[in-house]
Amino acid sequence: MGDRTAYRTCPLCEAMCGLELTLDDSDRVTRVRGDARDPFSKGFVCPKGATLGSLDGDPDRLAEPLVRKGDEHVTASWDEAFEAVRAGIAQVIERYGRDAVALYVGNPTAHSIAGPLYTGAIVKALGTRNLYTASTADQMPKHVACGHLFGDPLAIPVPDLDRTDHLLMLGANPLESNGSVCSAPDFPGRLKAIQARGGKVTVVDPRRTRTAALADEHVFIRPGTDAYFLAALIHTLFAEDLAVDVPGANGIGELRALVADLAPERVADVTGVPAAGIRRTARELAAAPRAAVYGRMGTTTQAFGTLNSWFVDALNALTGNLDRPGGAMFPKAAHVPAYRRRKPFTTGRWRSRVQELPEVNGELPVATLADEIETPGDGRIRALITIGGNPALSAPNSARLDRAFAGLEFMASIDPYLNETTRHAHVVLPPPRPVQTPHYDIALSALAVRNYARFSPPAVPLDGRPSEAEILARLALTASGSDGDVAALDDMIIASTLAKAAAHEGSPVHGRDADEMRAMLAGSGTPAERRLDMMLRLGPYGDAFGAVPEGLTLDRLRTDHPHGIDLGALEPRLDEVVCTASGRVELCPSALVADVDRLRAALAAGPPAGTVLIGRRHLRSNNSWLHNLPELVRGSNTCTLHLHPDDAARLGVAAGDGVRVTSRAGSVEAVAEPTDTIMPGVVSLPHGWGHDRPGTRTGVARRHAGVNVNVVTDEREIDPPSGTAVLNGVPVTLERVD
Ligand SMILES: Nc1nc2c(c(=O)[nH]1)N[C@H]1C(S)=C(S)[C@@H](COP(=O)(O)OP(=O)(O)OC[C@H]3O[C@@H](n4cnc5c(=O)[nH]c(N)nc54)[C@H](O)[C@@H]3O)O[C@H]1N2
Ligand SMILES: Nc1nc2c(c(=O)[nH]1)N[C@H]1C(S)=C(S)[C@@H](COP(=O)(O)OP(=O)(O)OC[C@H]3O[C@@H](n4cnc5c(=O)[nH]c(N)nc54)[C@H](O)[C@@H]3O)O[C@H]1N2
Ligand code: SF4
Ligand SMILES: [Mo]
Repeated sequence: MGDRTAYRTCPLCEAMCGLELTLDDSDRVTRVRGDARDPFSKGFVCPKGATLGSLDGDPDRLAEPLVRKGDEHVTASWDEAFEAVRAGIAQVIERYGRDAVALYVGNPTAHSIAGPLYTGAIVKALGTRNLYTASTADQMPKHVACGHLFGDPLAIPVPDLDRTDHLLMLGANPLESNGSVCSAPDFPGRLKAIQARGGKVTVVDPRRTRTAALADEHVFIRPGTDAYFLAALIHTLFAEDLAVDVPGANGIGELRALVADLAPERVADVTGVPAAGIRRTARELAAAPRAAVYGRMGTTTQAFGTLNSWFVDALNALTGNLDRPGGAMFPKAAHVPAYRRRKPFTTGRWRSRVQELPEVNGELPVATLADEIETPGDGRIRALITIGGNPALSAPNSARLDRAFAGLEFMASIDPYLNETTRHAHVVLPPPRPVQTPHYDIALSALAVRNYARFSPPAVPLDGRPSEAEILARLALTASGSDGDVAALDDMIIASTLAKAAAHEGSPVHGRDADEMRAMLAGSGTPAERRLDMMLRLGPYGDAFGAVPEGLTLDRLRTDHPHGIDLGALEPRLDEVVCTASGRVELCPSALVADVDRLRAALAAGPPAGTVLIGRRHLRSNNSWLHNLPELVRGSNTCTLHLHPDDAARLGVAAGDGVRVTSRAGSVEAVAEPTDTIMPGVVSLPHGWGHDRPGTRTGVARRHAGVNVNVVTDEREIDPPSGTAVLNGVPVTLERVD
């Protein structure tokens, strides 16, 4: 037969690059290149995408389910494994009630079709309030801020990278991360293009990252103090009469009053940014013909994450850049129906049992998961299901969480690896290889800097094992105690969605017969694919079930656009997006105003003394789970402690020496790497390492174990409005180890 070529989207980060795979006649991936014909990524590929073949063929990937017998995990059949899950969940629900089963959903779930399509059904079937995801260790503050500003937590404007003249970027390092909550293949190239057309890129970061080095200007800022910096920018816009009127927005006067006392001179000390620099930054932002402010990880996973996320978009609005080309714009994804309005956003519909933290987006903070497992009483979590997550490494104070997992009565994990988290599971259900998995970016194409859609069919057939969609659907059925089949679950969801669409006056299928439309989906493939077909047909570019003859269907996307379809540059669509109770943008949302008092109180307390810890990402890593690929861990150890040479000298530490990093939560011993790329008083460790736990089956990662920074991050410290963990700006003490 010989070699053949297959095309697919890279599932590894948010950039959604198209890949060209070469497969041999035993279906092994022998080469990976960028897909030059992808209209969005145009052949770009990074070192991670290039190793998709090794990931796909990793001998440590599980091919069959595992069940735990004592301390051992042994192979089981799919039926045995599902029966064990059924029995495990049923027993716990029967004894303790539905809230006793918790669900944790991790990052790769946002990069799949299966995750977004079935997680909701699983939560509903479990009937639990205990849903936790990696979002509360990541971007939840952005959802909360946008929920209050625009009414919809999913209405997140992204910087229009390809048309802006001025990008102010805080707490993001796309030269390593390839971008986040802003999908843009070849993010570095897009930044250079801003410069090439005469624009300016400014980076605000406590480290001189590769992104900061590329930028025209790098502003060092003390970790956790962006909210002061951003408030002072807003203050300056008002004080110097640079703010524009924002038609269709409430709260401009209130916002002006709110930051009246936060002048650059007031915040210079605490932020470490000179007042004159803050004023100049505000003036440049206002003067740029088209500008965008963009804040990411470093601004969300810190004490004032929600305020930061709010202020970023307030700045976009006040400089006239919200919803205009070259500014911050709302993508229009092919599978998201434009007619559907959400209910105005609220949080706190229920609270966590122990810390009484408010629900946000249907979730509780992962920072309090250990409390809920360990604290006795009614409603205590006794069972846990994880889907594509590794909280035993990724969550704050993960050592505590790791201990808590060991005490669960039942745990099941949907995961391809037996790792630090899944080693605790009684049942592990592995999804198939990436090349056996269809792909469409349900979550990420709604955050892309161009409107774009791409569907990747599996390149290799399933060898009798279930797809991840089938695993998750079966889990939903199992959890609801139903013995119906997977297709029936999809049928139910499809029938109810189509009935609603037919009844909705603004929908393109208003008044149509739902059954007739359902019949039109029959030919579109597997269950998950039928649902995707439905979403595309109801979507803004869709065929509206035949009403728009040239419109998009899954079949057209698959057959006519195997490299993806470019649906154009972002277009203004604020009116379509806003769904606050007032119908207007709320620039000074009352729900968030109180948090400014917390900010002010912290300012009054003065600049913090002592050392703080922040994170760091590397191009050849991906959270906790690509460390088992030899190509990516080769070379020098990247899991080192960055510290400023002055701090190193004060401690008597040289490169390669051991340093003990201690916080309230715990202590870790890391290898020192002094560097003047980091601010004095700040140290940095990457996350996702610490692969030395017993009972795992990731041989390569074990030989490159590194240390787990989340032993030191503190589960007590969260951003209250969003419940998001403070992973950046953790107070620590340092000590040389001999
Ligand atoms: N190679 C690689 N790519 C990845 C990942 C990975 O692990 N490796 N992870 C993926 C995931 S899950 C995500 S969410 C994205 C994240 O993508 P990014 O948001 O770009 O994340 P980071 O690279 O961590 O960059 C965060 C930056 O914030 C800085 N920072 C820390 N504290 C502060 C602060 O208080 N203020 C400011 N202004 N800056 C601060 C850090 O020094 C760092 O440079 O990356 C994704 N892509
Ligand atoms: N200190 C510190 N901690 C952090 C961060 C930080 O910057 N600093 N970053 C935070 C961020 S942004 C995030 S997103 C979280 C990530 O937190 P998590 O999502 O909990 O952790 P990951 O390391 O992404 O774990 C992914 C898991 O999914 C599995 N997996 C891989 N592919 C698939 C698949 O196709 N299907 C399924 N079902 N499973 C799969 C992997 O084997 C692994 O077990 O970590 C957070 N933790
Ligand atoms: S940038 Fe992201 S999507 Fe593109 S190849 Fe690399 S890991 Fe894959
Ligand atoms: Mo993330």
